[in-house]
Formats: sequence, structure tokens, C-alpha cells
Amino acid sequence: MITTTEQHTSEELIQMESQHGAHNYHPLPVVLNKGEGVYLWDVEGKRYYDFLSAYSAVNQGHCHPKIIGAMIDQAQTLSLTSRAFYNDILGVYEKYVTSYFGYDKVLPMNTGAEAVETAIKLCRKWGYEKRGVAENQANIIVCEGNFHGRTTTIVSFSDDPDARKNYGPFTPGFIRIPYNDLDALKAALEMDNVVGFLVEPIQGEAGVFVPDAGYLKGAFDLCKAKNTLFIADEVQTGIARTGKLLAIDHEDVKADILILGKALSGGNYPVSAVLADDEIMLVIQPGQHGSTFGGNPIAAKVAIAALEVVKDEQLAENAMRLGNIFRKEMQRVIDANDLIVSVRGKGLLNAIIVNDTPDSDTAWNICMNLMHNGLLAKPTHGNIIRFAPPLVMTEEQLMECVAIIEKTIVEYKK
Ligand code: IF1
Repeated sequence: MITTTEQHTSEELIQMESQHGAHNYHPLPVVLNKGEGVYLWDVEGKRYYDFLSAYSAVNQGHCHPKIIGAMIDQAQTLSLTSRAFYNDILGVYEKYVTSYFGYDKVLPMNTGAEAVETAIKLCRKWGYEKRGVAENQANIIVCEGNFHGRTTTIVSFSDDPDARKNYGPFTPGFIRIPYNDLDALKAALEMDNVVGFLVEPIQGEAGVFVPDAGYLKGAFDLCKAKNTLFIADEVQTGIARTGKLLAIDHEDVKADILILGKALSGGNYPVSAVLADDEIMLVIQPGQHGSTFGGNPIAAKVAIAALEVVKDEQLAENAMRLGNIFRKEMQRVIDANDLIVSVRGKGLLNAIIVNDTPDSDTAWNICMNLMHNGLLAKPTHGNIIRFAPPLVMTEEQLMECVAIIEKTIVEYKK
């Protein structure tokens, strides 16, 4: 009889997941039971550096005491009222987060995909009610290689076969163009009924594709010229990850609709948000959108604490400084080894490109060896390994991680 309090080995726990859980992931064979700051521990007590940060959700480090404290306090006081009634924390959070990012209003949701869906609905509704687009004719431009979540509408405009195969029929109303191509965007903006452009400032899942300098500003200006909403999906690139509070801050772009998630709670609770000014946000009136947990008291309290940590501990500045050191060190390793072709990224959102085909298992094998050497990372697509440690990392810890990566690359045997 298995009880939840018994100690289990990694193998037992992996087998339990295989037997009782859906097979929608293929995790690295490590079973974690503790996290603190930049460190994770497995059930056998081995310590690792976390170089994924739960896909940039744990920017503030695992189990940050200030955030956990806020969560415990609120959980012991009032966890959920639903939006059928008011409570004493949501308004305080809404005032805090709209001032923090510079918008009139916020629509609170839970997951990143829910926030993306909310932004799509908001943009379409704005198109019909403010731009006079004929009903059901709105188009939103998206990019090849996009990742915005996994709902049926979102995968409708994905070009990743794994993300969309056999999930049809798909939602219409999306135009896909090449990423980092202003001419393609300019042409698409000439099409009928285009109401928005949804874009990741850096394409995370596609392999940390950093667009050319000026792309985001150029795209924003093209959208403004055509009275089209610029929608920034900062679920992964936001909250100081790329060395600025938002990745679009690198080009002084203010999105018409801003989408946040993941590290908005420091990875401690599902919290996402859509921010916009009144002219856009107020097209949604009572009864026209919602969520049971959206904006709940725990989410609100946790998000305030998580955002305070970003400022108090200057996480954007740290990410900028350590990111520059990391890419310089990786380039030194690349110049001395054929196994890795290049490194790219911004702040502490980086990736290395492995010198093998995308369908090879070399990137996976390197991650397995990194795991044995005490660092956890995972390939994105094929031959690309994403490196995204918590932003609370010190330079000394970063240099230890560089040494682990270098040792793993130097010692790698095919
Ligand atoms: C998985 C990827 C990353 C996101 C952007 C919205 C969402 C995500 C830019 C949706 C979520 C997560 C989803 C998770 C793994 C991870 C991921 F590999 F899937 F693509 F980070 F790159 N916009 N990304 O990156 O947010 O609904 O998940 O809260 O699905 O495996 P969510």
C-alpha cells in the first residue's frame, strides 16, 4: 500500500507517474523534492543548479521567503471569494500592478494560455466595437515558430506539428508570417480586417530566437500606422528575465496589450495578467469574460510580493550583468570545442546550439551529462539547449555553472 508520507526512490516515483499519469511529457530522469534559491535537490539528496527555472517562472528563485510568506499569510486568511463579491486585496493588487507596468487596467487570469486567450478576445472585440470590423471577420497576425500556449485556439495558429496534429478543427482568423521580418509584417498589415499583431519579443520555445535590433520598434510603428494593436506575449521574456523588466523595454516599446504570467508569481502560484489602457480594456463589460480563480486573493498577494522582490533585489540589472558574462564565457568554450556551434540570448534567457542535426539526441545526451554533473537544463527543439537560471544567481554561482557546462562539453563522448 503506497501512502503519501512514505519515502520513495526516484525509480518508484517515475514508475508511478508512468502508470497513473498522462504521457504528455518526457522529463529528464531526475526526481526533485526540494528547491531553494538557485538550487534543487533530488530524492536521493543530490543538489543541482536549476538552469531552467521552470521555463522562466522561478525568476525570483525557488521558495523565496518573502513570496512564500505572503502566500501562507493570505492562504490562512482568505483564499478565494470568486468575482461574485469584492475582497480587500484585489483592488490593491490591480492598483499596484497597473502602476508598476504603466497601464490603466489589468484583467487578472491564472495561466499564460488563459492570458493569451484573453488578449485575443480583447483585441478582436476592440476591432469590432472600436474599428468597426465586420463581425467574425477579424484577423490577428502571428509569427512562424510561435509558442503562446496549448489551448485549441492557440495551437490553431501554431506551426509545430507536435503542438497541433489531430487537435482540429482549428480556430480561423489568424495570419502567420515569418518572425523578425518587417517586410512580411508590412504586407500582412495591408490585408483586410487585421486588428492585432501577437508576438513574443524573443521566441523562447523556438530556440531563444532574438530578433534583429529595431525589429520590435519597427513592428510597433507599422502596427500604429495601421491602427492595429501590438500585443506582446511576455509570459516567458517578462519579469526581468532578459535584463529589463520587459523584453520590449530594450526598444522602448509600450505594447497596446501586455501579457504576463509565470514569474508574475515567482513560480509559486498560477498568476497571469493582461494589461491595457481604458480605450481597449473597457470593451469587455460585466458578464463578457471571467474565470473562477482569476485575481483570487492568494494570487494577488503573491504577485505583489513577487514584483516587489524583482525591484528590491534588482533582478533585471543582475540578469543583464550576469547574462553578458555568461555569453562571453560560453563563446570562450565554443571557440575551443566543436560540439557547440553558437550561443544566443538576452539577459539570463540564453541557448546554445549543438553541432548536430535537430533530430539527433546529442542535446538530450548533453543534458543527461549536465544532470550527472549537477546542473539541470533541457533541450527546446532538437539541437538547442535553453539556459535560464533564476535571476537571483550570484556571479560566483554562475561561474560554477559555467565550469560544469564547460567540463560536460569537454568530456562529451558521442
Ligand atoms: C509546456 C514551452 C516554454 C510561453 C509563452 C504563453 C505560454 C508559455 C511565451 C503559456 C508557456 C511553457 C509551457 C510549458 C513549457 C513552457 C514552454 F516549452 F512549452 F514552450 F517556456 F517555452 N506564452 N510556456 O512560453 O503559459 O499556459 O503554460 O502558463 O506547455 O510544456 P502557460
